[in-house]
Amino acid sequence: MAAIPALFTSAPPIRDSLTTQTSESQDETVKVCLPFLSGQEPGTRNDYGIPHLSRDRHIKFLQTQLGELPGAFKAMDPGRPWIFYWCLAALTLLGEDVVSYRERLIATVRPMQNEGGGFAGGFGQDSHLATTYAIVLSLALVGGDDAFEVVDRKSMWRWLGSLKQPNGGFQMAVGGEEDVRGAYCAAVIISLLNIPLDLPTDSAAYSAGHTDLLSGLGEWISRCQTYEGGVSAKPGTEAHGAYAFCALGCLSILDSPHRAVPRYLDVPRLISWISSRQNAPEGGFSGRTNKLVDGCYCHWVGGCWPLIQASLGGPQEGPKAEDVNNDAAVEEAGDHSLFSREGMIRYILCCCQDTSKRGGLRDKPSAYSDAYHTCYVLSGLSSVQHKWTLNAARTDPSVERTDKWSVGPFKEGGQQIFDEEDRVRTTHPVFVIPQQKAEDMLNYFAAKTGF
Ligand code: FPP
Ligand code: K
Ligand code: ZN
Repeated sequence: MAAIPALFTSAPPIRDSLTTQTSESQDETVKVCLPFLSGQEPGTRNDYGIPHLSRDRHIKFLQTQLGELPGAFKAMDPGRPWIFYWCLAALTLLGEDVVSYRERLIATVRPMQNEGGGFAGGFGQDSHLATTYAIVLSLALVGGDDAFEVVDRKSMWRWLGSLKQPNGGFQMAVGGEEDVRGAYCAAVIISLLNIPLDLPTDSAAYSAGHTDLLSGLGEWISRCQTYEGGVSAKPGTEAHGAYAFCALGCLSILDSPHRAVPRYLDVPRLISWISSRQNAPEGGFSGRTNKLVDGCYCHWVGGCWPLIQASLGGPQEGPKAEDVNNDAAVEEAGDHSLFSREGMIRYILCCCQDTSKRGGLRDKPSAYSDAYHTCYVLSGLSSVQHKWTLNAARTDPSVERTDKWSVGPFKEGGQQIFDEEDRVRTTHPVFVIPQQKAEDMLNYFAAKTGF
């Protein structure tokens, strides 16, 4: 077995001598993670001292999460649409076919749609952008015309118009908070469903001079970049990794990332802040300055890297899907990563897996697994195991909402520290569902003119 690099098995060499509550929880986190990183916990490891992906246990965990809720697939709890997305997306990443959930999902989400547009978390509740986003992605994951046809695009358009604010941003619900999640969720919904951009004339944003659902959105996001270089929920608050991803994802829908991201964000300062999110020895990412690593940030922060790299490099030739097992093509990918892929892989496979019978993935070894962390840790694993390349930028940004991306495997310096059996499926860097599923939905609605 190759030695595990000391970076991942020992406390940081430089320490601040001031003890605070923050430094104590950080020390405690390192203490909890080290036995998992250095191979002192029981279980089989590969040649690099890394545990295998407990794929079958994670699949069982997700099936239980989908199935065991009281009255499975019956609408009550406002957070349930998230469970659908997290579980269906995670099962897909693990290689499971989720088409069999199509009928159940359709029957469950239909009553969640409001006549006034959008989806609520349950029958009789108000529509919310987060639940609508989760449901649209879940429908894309199960796929098929019947699933796509559940969405009433005309009322969705009206509702989105009522969420659009005079300052360019989006409220999460009518009268609700305006934040960068709203910007990302709205942009994903608008693009996947090919929602016409003309603002309804009764929209407050229309009265303020906007004519277009997406106009002024980039400028609004720009105001969310903070003095630290990261992105906050709304102007004037603390930068957080989840919002950095939402900002980059939203901008990558407004226009190709190499154009939209530098147009609205100070990229060097953003890179400096995102880079500071990765910790050693843990290898994972924190969500904000002076806070702890957490597996879900393998997506919210780790998932920023492909978008940053596309922003920096612009359109390039990249590995093709069919090259997954072609080493020659892989070597060409080179390693121009701006972060430690090895650290991220070690944190995920060593620290984030519940390898007991329970299965599932988690924030850190001291936390229980849940559907949310299972989804986003696996999304992060997929991102770090692959290389996404922006192949061709859209030619007409005023009508096209996406670019051409390709994906291939990634091997650090030609050396791969995880075993091939532990590779998960790919997920689109902007939509966070498989590229084919996103394209199926995009193509279905692209064929519709108007409503
Ligand atoms: C802090 O939690 C977490 C936040 C401030 C951001 C939460 C937002 C998301 C997870 C993303 C939402 C995205 C969409 C698309 C709806 P904490 O204080 O418990 O964690 P921390 O200590 O790690 O910051
Ligand atoms: K957290
Ligand atoms: Zn978390």
